[in-house]
Amino acid sequence: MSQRARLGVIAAAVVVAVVGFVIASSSGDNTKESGLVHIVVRHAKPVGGVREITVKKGHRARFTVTSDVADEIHIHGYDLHKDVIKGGTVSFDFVAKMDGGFVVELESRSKQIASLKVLP
Ligand SMILES: [Cu+2]
Repeated sequence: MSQRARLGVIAAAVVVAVVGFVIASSSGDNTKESGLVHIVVRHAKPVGGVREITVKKGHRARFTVTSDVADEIHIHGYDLHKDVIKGGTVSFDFVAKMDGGFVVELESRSKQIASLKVLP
């Protein structure tokens, strides 16, 4: 095999590996981890309505909130809080250890922006 042919084989193998990895990572069981959900709050309301974040118990729940109003993001049940500034973004990344349905809200407005569903 010539040097050029050898390089061609290596390049083809790399392409196959990369494509395989992309397919494998995009077709994962998305009920286990929530994937990265991005909630956008505009005029103090979630764009597209209350968002559902589904995750299997024991796996990571991950989401970010970008808000055009300053408030505190509160996850009921888990009782996690984070302040968001006007125009700011906050991220949550935690292991969902309790199953059930949990409200995520703009605390000072008592406005629900998401529903966290943790499957048993
Ligand atoms: Cu609350």
